[in-house]
Amino acid sequence: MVEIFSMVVSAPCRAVLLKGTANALNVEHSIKNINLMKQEQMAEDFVAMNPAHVVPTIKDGDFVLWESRAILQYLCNKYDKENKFYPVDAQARARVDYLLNFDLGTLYKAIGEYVYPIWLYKQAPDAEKLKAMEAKFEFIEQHLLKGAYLNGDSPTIADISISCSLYVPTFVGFKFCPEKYPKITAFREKMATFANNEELSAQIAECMKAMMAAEEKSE
Ligand SMILES: N[C@@H](CCC(=O)N[C@@H](CS)C(=O)NCC(=O)O)C(=O)O
Repeated sequence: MVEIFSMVVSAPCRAVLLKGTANALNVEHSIKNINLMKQEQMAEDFVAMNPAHVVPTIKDGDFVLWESRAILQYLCNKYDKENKFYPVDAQARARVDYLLNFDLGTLYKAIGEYVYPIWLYKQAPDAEKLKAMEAKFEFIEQHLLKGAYLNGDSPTIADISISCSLYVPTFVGFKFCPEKYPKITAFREKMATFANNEELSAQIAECMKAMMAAEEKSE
C-alpha cells in the first residue's frame, strides 16, 4: 500500500496524483491530505518521516520519498509493468529525463520566480521575471512540442509534470494566448482532459478543468 501525502492545489502534488501512479498504474494506495495553510506539514510525525516537510511525499512500506519527479519515476519503475508512461528504450527514457530536469531546473523555476512573489506575498508583478518565464514558454512552443505530447504521440510522466507546472501562472492571471502559443494551448487542453476511468484521475481532471474554466471566466 502506497501512502500519498498531498495537497491538491500544489502543482507537484497534482503531478503525482494525476497519474504517475496509483490508479493509473493500479497501485494500491491511500491519500492523506496535508493542509499547508494550517502548517500540517510541520506536525511532529510528518517531520519525523520527512525532515524536508514538503508534499508530495510517498511512503511505500518503510520506504519514504519526496520530490515529485523522483516519485513519478519510482512509481513507474516499480509499478508500471507495461511501461506506459516511462519508456524503457535508453534514448526515449533519456528524453523524458531531460524534460523532467528541464521542468525542475528551468521551467518551474522561472514560473515560481514570477508567480510566487505575486501569489503568496502580494508583490507587484516583475516585468523581467515575466519576460524570463515567457522565454521558457517560447522555447517549449518552438522546440519541444513536435507531436501531440512532448515525447511524441503518447503521454509520459514528463507531460504530466510539465502540464502541472504550466497551470501555475494562471493563478496570477497569466493567459496563454492561443495565437502566440498555439501548441502549448493545444497541449494544455489535451492534458486537461487526460484521465482514465479511475476515480483519482477523474478527480484531478475535474480540478484541472475547473481551473481552466476559472481562467476563461476571468478573461
Ligand atoms: N521540488 C519539489 C517541491 C516540493 C514543495 O516545495 N512542496 C511545497 C508545496 S508546492 C511544500 O510542501 N511546502 C511546504 C514547506 O516547504 O514547508 C517537488 O517537486 O516535489
